[in-house]
Amino acid sequence: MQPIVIATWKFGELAARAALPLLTRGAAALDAALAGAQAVEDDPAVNSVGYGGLANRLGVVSLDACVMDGRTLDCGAVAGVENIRHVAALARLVMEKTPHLMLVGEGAKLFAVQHGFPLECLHTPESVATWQRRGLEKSTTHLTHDTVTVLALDQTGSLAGVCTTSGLSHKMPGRVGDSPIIGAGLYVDNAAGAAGGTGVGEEILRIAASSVMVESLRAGQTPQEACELAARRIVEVGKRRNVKPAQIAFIALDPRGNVGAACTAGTDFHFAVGRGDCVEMKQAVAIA
Ligand code: SD4
Repeated sequence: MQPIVIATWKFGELAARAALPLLTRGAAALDAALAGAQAVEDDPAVNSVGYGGLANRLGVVSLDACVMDGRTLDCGAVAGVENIRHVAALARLVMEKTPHLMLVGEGAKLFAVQHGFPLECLHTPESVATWQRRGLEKSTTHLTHDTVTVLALDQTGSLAGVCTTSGLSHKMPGRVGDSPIIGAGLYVDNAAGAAGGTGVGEEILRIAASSVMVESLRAGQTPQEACELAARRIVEVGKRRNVKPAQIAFIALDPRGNVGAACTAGTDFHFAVGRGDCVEMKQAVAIA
């Protein structure tokens, strides 16, 4: 089976370029997706993920992540983690080394230290300057939201996904979005497909979006139909609640290697698709 990787936003290209050669050499989907996500966590220029991520209102960088393996439905997550850069790898360790699915805050940090993760300052001069500038802007448009979600299909036909983020910049201390929540920011099941979301986490959580998409794949819809279904639901819920639909985007991948993506109108959503020996950027369909 030809492997494939897809990843959210323009920096998804970095993730896809890191994951694709591993998949081509026969790596398992989860190993490849994690390597892709970690490349973005390591990039200080990406100010919404990992090192250089934008801080919350108190000036603290607080990270969320999860991983899921479609073979077994094994999954792990961490939320509200400070001073640990590779939170996606930490989520994987929660999956592999504990009887639990999720660790948060100090407990997650302690678990990381026990497993040799270094404690680091995640600020960069640029991320602090951007955080200060956005804090002075009186609008909510400074609530930038660009999570990396990586979905991979390996040569054996198995699926996995990884999601990692610093969440909304200037978020309330303690706030957790959709990204580390299995079924909201990510869901993967080899028997149906893989899906992930990015954007305003509260709205993704409200509709359990990744679960909705994977169940739609299970029912026989294509990844494109599944993503459009979730995006339409966000728009409908916005109307019901009398609020402007939030900026949200979805990606999905089925076990045959078919890909889909959709976003709400006003979300200029690009995503990376890596297969064979090339990675290309695509723009998602917008749903009004
Ligand atoms: C969150 N969904 O914390 C994340 C942020 C994000 O694209 O995706 N952004 O709500």
